[in-house]
Amino acid sequence: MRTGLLTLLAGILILIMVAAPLAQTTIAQEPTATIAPTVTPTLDPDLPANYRVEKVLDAAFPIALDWTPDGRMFYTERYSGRLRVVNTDGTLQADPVWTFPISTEGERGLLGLAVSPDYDETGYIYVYYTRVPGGGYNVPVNRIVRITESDGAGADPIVMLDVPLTTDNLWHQGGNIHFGPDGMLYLAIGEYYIPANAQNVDTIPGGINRFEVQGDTLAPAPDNPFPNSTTFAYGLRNPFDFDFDTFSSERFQLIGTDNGPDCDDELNIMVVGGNYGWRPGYPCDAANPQNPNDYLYPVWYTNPTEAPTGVAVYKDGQIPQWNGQVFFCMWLTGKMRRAILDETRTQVTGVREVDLQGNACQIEAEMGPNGALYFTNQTGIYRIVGQ
Ligand SMILES: [Ca+2]
Ligand SMILES: [Ca+2]
Repeated sequence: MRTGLLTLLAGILILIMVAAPLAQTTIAQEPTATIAPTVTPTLDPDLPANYRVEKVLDAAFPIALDWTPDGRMFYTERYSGRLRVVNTDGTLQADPVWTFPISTEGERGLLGLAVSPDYDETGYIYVYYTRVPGGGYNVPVNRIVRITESDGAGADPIVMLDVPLTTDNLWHQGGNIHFGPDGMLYLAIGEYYIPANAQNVDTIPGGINRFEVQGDTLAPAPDNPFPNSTTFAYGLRNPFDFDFDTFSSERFQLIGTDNGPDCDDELNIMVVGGNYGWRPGYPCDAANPQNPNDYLYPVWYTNPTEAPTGVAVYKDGQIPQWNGQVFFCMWLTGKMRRAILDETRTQVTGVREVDLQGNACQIEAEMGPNGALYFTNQTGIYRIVGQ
């Protein structure tokens, strides 16, 4: 009896819900303004029952994550200049591994982080940061520095690359460094607020750069697309992060975010020598580049802008049906997106929102060695697990 009443009430409720939009439609005399859909992230139906988001630890603006082969997690604190390490038992080492002399104005700071592929032999860890004036420069300089780490302590900082600022601007300095499957070191860097830099393959700012480590310095990788240039891909305004897509049997490719001005935040699949269209007088043409022979389409873009940040290609993860998909975060909204690629891995067929169970992903996204997807915001490090 009680069940029957509940069923009846539920039926009436459904009738009201179905009827209400019809009534609204019939009264409207003019096209109604588009109402933003209520975004209620829902779990994918086929996710593991124990899908959950775990907080790993409190952290002060953790902007980049990476792991040593022994499973320790390192991260950079953007505003303190400290490189930190979390031991395999989950405890944060009290002392920083190293503290770098950083400028933190605007978009500067201790930004990028990459553990060397030969870490087991060398102990090398690379960081990318904005140095305060000094050491031969009267303006800040963005630089890549390598330290040697052992038992949680850094030593022997070596300046591998300097990219001096040519103006006193504070913007488009980021952002990250990663070693590729080819052993080369890649740097994503903004155009220093000078759009022409993005179209000049002989300048480091404004693109993805590819270096070969040669002793204590970085040199253009020998098979780069432009002679004597570090440029791998260009036409980027303010790329925050990228990851390597190794799911294609034919090649690997880069997938990265770029921040548009007040239009055209982008996710780009970046190929050798690709030009992604940021330039002086940019006409907001991500949807239809005016010169498609030169400028490559993004695989996804959004207006209004949300400021996409960290990226991770899901691989060997705890949620197998996500393998091969691309996860990226949004600074302005704290949302995490999940981009689904087609079989050729050249197009995005759909972008979904990930249920972060009330947490925000504003900065980094990175696959951990345990098959968990890690992400960060201004106050903590989290991971998505399914086991
Ligand atoms: Ca573009
Ligand atoms: Ca990342």
